[in-house]
Amino acid sequence: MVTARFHDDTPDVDGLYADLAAADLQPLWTQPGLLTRTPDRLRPHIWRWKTLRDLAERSGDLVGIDRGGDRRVLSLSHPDLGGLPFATYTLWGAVQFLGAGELAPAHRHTPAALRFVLEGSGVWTLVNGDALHMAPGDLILTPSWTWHEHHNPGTEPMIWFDGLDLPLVQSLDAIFFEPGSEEPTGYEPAQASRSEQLYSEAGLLPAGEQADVEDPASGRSSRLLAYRWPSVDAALSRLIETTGQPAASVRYADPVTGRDIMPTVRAEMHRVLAGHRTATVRTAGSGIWVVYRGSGATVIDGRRFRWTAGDMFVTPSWAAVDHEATDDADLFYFSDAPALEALGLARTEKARQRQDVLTDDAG
Ligand code: 1HN
Repeated sequence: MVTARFHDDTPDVDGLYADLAAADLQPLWTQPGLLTRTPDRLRPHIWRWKTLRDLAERSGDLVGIDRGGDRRVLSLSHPDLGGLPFATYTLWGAVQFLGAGELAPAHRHTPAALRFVLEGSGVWTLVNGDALHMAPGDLILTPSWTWHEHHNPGTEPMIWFDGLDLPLVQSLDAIFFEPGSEEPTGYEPAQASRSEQLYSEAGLLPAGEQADVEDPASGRSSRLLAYRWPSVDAALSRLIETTGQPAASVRYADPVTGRDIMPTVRAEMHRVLAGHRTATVRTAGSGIWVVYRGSGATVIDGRRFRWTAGDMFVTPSWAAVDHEATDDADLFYFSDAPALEALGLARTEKARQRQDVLTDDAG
């Protein structure tokens, strides 16, 4: 791309480069690497549960929750991203620790968030006032611009995975944030949230409900805000039983539209039975995997990453990915796929044969 013609260091050309720089202009011919043949800006990376859990617990002992910090959250900071607190160019991943008796106060922001519960139970997340209890394996949504706060009235700490589209929203320069009232919101613990009472009966929806015309985000995200582990587990078991296959995946869907849970993010649960290795797939757009149950390994662009419950890893855009289970395994997955689809950028490719394993990142 850079040709000798442009590297002639006559005073005229030197002068041109100096004037271009002074005018805040850059010639394209000095920018090799801008157009890569395929996406290649990020390597895969894994964070281990033992490290995450220990450091979350220590943070719980040493660092309180107050208005300044708001949340006790440890973000997955990808070493390829120069110190940014981001897991990929578009996705935020983190562990959040909420100790017994603690409250993470109300706020809202344009980045959309999901919580996937890893350990403990008894926390209530209020989403626009609707109280959602949280237990291991549950997926809880806080869509863009919804008020949310977390209460732990119990005696046990709780740890969950936070997934957000924050880096994407930041790169679109569309971050808005508003703190809530200083007063904690009262709530009535109920067996099922309003959202689940209305929207969790498969195939049946309240007739004639309208989107809120005042709210630009209304109707764009799922109105069902909690997806319970027993339902997901049962759906995966039925799929495996019905298809006779050694692996199955479910997508968490908006029950009204069938689309993804939120406009920018997709969430799925993948089950791989012991001894099976899945086909190798590449997808444009990045994702974060959270091992919920079992053990095994994922091969990403020829590197094998072994994992057990609680480990979290990133699959970069267009990386070749397949999973093999040692014990029956359930992998939670969250990606930016709907954003790429909405923009006409989505691509996926199933490899004709499985990729070779070149290195083993045992850990
Ligand atoms: C946030 O609001 C939460 O509400 C968690 O639990 C993680 C990361 C970045 C920005 C906002 C929460 C977050 C976050």
